[in-house]
Amino acid sequence: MDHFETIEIKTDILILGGGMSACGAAYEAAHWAKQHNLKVTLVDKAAMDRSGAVAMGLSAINLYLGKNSLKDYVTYVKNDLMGIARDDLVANIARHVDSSVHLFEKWGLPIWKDEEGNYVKEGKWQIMIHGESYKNIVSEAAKNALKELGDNGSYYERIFITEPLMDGDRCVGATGFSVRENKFYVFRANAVLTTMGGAVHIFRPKSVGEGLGRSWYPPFNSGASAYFTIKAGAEMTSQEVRFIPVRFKDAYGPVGAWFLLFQAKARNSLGEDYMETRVAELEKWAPYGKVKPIPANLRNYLMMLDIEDGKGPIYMRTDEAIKNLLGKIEDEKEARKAKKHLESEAWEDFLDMTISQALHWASSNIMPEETPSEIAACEPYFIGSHSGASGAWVSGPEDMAPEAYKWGYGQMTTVKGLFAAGDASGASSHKFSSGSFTEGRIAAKEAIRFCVENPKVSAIQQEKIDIVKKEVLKPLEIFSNHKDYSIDPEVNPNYIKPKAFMHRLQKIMDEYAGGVSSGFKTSKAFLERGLELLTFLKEDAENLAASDLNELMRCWENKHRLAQADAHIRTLLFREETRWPGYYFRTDFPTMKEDWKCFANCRWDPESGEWEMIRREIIDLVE
Ligand code: SFD
Ligand code: AMP
Repeated sequence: MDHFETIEIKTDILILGGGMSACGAAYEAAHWAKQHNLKVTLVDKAAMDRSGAVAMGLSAINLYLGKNSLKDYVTYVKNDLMGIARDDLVANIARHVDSSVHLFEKWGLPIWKDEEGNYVKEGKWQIMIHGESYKNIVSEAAKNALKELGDNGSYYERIFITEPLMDGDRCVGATGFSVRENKFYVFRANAVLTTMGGAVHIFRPKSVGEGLGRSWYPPFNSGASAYFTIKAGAEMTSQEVRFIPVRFKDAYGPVGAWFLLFQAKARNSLGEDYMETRVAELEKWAPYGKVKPIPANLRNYLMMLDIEDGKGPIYMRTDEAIKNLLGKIEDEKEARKAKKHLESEAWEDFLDMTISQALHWASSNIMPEETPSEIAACEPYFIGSHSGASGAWVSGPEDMAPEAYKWGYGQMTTVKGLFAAGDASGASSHKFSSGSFTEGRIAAKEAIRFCVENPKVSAIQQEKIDIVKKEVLKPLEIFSNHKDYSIDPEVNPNYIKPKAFMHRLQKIMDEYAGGVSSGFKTSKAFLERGLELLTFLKEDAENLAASDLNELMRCWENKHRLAQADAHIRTLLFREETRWPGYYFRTDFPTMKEDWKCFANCRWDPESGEWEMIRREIIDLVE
């Protein structure tokens, strides 16, 4: 594609993504880069002001330690993940997270305060914010930090990263293309930090047709982190641990504030609280079924059992919760004032982070103080920073990690020079927005150390760049070569358009890998058949076609999704037990097994193209 200019950028540290972790990374990297006269470059596929999961804003910061102990937090996270977590990574983030939250406040993020001036807590670890502009505030600070570096700091927006650039076993950069101009980019770097979020639309979503695109997880994150680390040959962890949140139905509004702050109950159509009526089920999942709070997947599972028994729909009893909260106030005038206040908090919860839910309430005549609202399980997502765990297997902190969990630089993947944070790094769930920002900071500091200690990068041969460029732009060429063969450019035997490709991927995942339509259930036979179908889809991925730059991005999003799907199915197959009912259920291995209390890791070998499945030991730092 001669009409695509090739732009080469040289940098010391390359930050991929512009989300929460990337902003933390840029902020921290700028500080250390100044001391060592190093260059920092950040690349986002979108505009940092509103890119990634926090685009719409958030109504709470879900990780703030405050007066709680580190040990308590690590125990909470591990229990919530049914025993599968890297204590060292979780503790490392948690011990630094509060300072990040204080920075957010300093930069202008309004945090709710009580009459004594303390943060208003949603739950034990969560604090409430007026967070509609959360991402703008954080990205502004990150950009300012880069600007302060002068020529040594830059950020590129609307550039879609496609591939890692490798020099033997070391990652030395990335390639991408502008989604607005005919420009192909080559970023060469001493250290690369991937923070390109998790993935959605790998499974068929519940919102189809006119609602396609409406999902809980932001549609812009499409598996770039997983693809990037897999393609570089990095070991991956917890690829089976998808996350299925329960949300207000159809518009995906958050439930945390209702459950924790407003103390609401979810009840089935008969008025029963499944958390009480199904308590016996929790025994089967001991010891995790007995901890408090009950792990998110088990809470989901009890609800799903009610649905399977025909007891749905399930309603969040917002009406009941508001009545209970007001019932405690005797003075009538005070009660009226409190009601108004509660109502406005309820609406703000949505307006801060899921505006569509407020519209949905308004358009369906829902007044939370009077009307219960339907909640439901979403489709599966890959978000290692929330209650999922998928991501790259990274080296732990020098002072805390057991020997088996560290190999030089903190947050470095098993590939030299390639670091990961946020959704891109695995087995350290519940970092959320504040923890992802913090992990980005930790990773950037280590990446700078790597740059200082490993300054030499050999030049990449031009022929190699030319081959990658041809491959990246291939969908445009395929379309232009074959578009006139059929009357409708969407249907053509010579190629597949990205939307059709995505639907096919979603159908396979939904039906064979435990999606919504199969009630999140799967088995060896289904998974093996799913893998077989993925093989055919992989062949067709070579014939993806794009009519313009936007579709070129869609093609690459789907190539990225495919790698995430592949790793997911293989790891579901590998782990012969059911450990996270409510996220997925292996019908052929319906119970949790002690000998599977381990990490299920995998690695794709760039030389042979073969996958290797690996068990890694869980080393507890706290009991
Ligand atoms: O509770 C490419 N999260 C919440 N965290 C909280 O602290 N409080 C909440 O209230 C939260 N809620 C919530 C949350 C997430 C979501 C999806 C919803 C609601 C609906 C979690 C946090 O948001 C999450 O942990 C962090 O944002 C993770 O940070 P990070 O950096 O790992 O991901 P990102 O912020 O999504 O950024 C990804 C970036 O990558 C870019 N990108 N760039 C270049 N090339 C490519 N190919 C790329 N692909 C992606 C993106 O543009 C973006 O900049 S609650 O309701 O659940
Ligand atoms: P959510 O809105 O579901 O993402 O929840 C926000 C935060 O509250 C996360 O830290 C959740 O783990 C936590 N949370 C949500 N619901 C509950 C619940 N019923 N019990 C305990 N923690 C919850």
